[in-house]
Amino acid sequence: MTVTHTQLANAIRALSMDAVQEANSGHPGMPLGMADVATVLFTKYLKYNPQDPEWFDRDRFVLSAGHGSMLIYSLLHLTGYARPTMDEIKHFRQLGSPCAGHPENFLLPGVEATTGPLGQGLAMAVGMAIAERHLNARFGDELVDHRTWVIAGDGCLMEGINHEAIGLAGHLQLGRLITFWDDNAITIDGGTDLSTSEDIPARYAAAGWHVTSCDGHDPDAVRFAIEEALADPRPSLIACKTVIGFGAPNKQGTSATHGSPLGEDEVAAARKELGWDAAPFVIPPEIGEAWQEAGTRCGEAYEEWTARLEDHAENAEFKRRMAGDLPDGDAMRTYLESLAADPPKVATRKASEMALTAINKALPDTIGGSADLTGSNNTKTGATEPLTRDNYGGRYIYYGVREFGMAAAMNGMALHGGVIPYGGTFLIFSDYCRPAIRLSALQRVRAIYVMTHDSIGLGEDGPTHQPIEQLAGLRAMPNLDVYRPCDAIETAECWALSLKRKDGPSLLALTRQGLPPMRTDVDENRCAKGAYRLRAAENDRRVVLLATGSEVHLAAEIAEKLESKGVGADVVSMPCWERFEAQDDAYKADILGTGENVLRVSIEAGATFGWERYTGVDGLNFGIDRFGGSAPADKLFEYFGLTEAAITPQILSALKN
Ligand SMILES: Cc1ncc(C[n+]2csc(CCOP(=O)(O)OP(=O)(O)O)c2C)c(N)n1
Ligand SMILES: [Mg+2]
Repeated sequence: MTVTHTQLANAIRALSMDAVQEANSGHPGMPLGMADVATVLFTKYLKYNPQDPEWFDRDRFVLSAGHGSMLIYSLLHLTGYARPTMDEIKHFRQLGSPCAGHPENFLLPGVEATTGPLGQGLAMAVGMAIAERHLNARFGDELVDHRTWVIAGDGCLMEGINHEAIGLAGHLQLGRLITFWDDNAITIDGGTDLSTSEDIPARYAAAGWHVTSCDGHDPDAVRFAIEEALADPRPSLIACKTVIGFGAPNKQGTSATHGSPLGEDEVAAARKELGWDAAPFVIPPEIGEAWQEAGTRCGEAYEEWTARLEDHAENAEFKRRMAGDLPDGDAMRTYLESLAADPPKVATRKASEMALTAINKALPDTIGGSADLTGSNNTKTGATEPLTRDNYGGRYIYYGVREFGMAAAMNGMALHGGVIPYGGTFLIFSDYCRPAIRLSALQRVRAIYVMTHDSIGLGEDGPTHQPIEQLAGLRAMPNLDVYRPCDAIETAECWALSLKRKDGPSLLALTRQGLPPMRTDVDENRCAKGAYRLRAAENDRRVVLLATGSEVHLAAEIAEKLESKGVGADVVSMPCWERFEAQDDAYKADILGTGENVLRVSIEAGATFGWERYTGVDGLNFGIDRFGGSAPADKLFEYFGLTEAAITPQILSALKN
């Protein structure tokens, strides 16, 4: 008996509705509605090998509508990936199962990206498509020749990030990006006519996309649309007209199927409607075999590619890049020694550019960029030509004024592998990319954020542009290393640490204003410990000054004044809380003077929120707990009391009490 398309698609439907029913939680509507499209994609077009989910030249598939996670879990299981097992599917949404509520890239090979925050999957796919073209330009068709496929829902297309992402994709003509829109006209609240009257195909067309549509339940129509998309040089949107919850006779076509189990009765009715007799979690053998066979479709292509790689002149370099390892040697050594020999007084944003000049020359993996603040973020260096639709080999992306789109694309590039993305904007606009920074951290990807103009020190642009609570907010995010270096040497050290880190993002908060050099020693990367004693007290230590970035030199001035009055004060530079937290207790106690009768004082030109962690409730916290002001920087530091003259007397008086 030949297995039909419908039987293959119904296997997805059965697994999806059964798993949601068993969990008594989840989203059956989308997998039921998109089962036909996904079946065509995974049996006829997608390039993948379940035996080697990490195959570098595989197509990337991103389920942007992450709530439909059972769709991808079903597909991975049916096509022969080792995981999820049927048992893991039975434990959908339960502790310990890799079949989490939404797909997590770090739980299941074959899940390319963590999705669920609507719109970001598509925006990450744009980054994947950029990385593919870039590496294709570098290594050629023999090694890099794949596509990026996305399933997105109405919600993904409504989100603001969608606009940024498709604008960038259209501009760069990422023709290997194909998005299926699950055009079911339903979201949680009901019909999409409740909230939108937008002509989505027209919007995509206006952004430079190829747009077509099909009946999402007719496999021939889906194939036809895909062929059309493949033939078009532009990125493609395929509007797939579908019925949400397809096959559930009493609920299909309504938002009732979106995010709740269908219920025992409706599941039974759907089985009847679909002609699916098998018990829950049972796939009839001939259908299971047909799916497994579909999973072997690219076996030959895989073998050929593997052979090509083994014979390739650049085999070792290609493998290094795919593994995400840095080249041998210390790219920064000569540069660091030049800083030690002649310490410059520069803004740390400038110091970042100087470090990047050394990095980009030695490390071909970097792809830099900025959200239209290239000259302010100092992110472009001589070694990096623009990456454009005519030159994908370039290594600098003009992201335009699209902070969120940039950050999401960086995630996609990092997930794709083979490249190390960094991108810049003002620190204040980290808020505009925060949901993507969060996904960098959650997905454990190496994305490096270059965030300049990091305090009132930016001056005249005023409170809208002056970060206050941003550092505290970013430090609160798990798995994000936030750096605030105090001079050119620290900036270079923080860059080195960010590049070395393979399992998570880093963010560099950098000044607009010039800063004096604080260090001349470069033998050891002192920022690696997160905080270190920059100057030790000369008199008996009674004060420990904790500062970051532009306030470290202020702390040093204060220490000098205190010492002149016989009060010993340590100056601790604390560029990275997260790294400091990772040190052992003895180191932390030594730096903080724990258990000793010392006054701990924090100084940072931002919210004091959180510094009590290190100063204790009886310490002093100097910062800014209100919005900034519009004036030259030195006037603002004075106005907000962040000067030696304002702070030293307060410390002395606290010591008396
Ligand atoms: C950024 C974001 N906002 C809100 C949600 C909550 N949410 C999950 S699915 C959904 C509706 C999505 O509608 P659609 O994409 O059409 O999915 P369908 O109902 O067709 O499956 C919403 C609002 C989310 N996951 N992400
Ligand atoms: Mg919908």
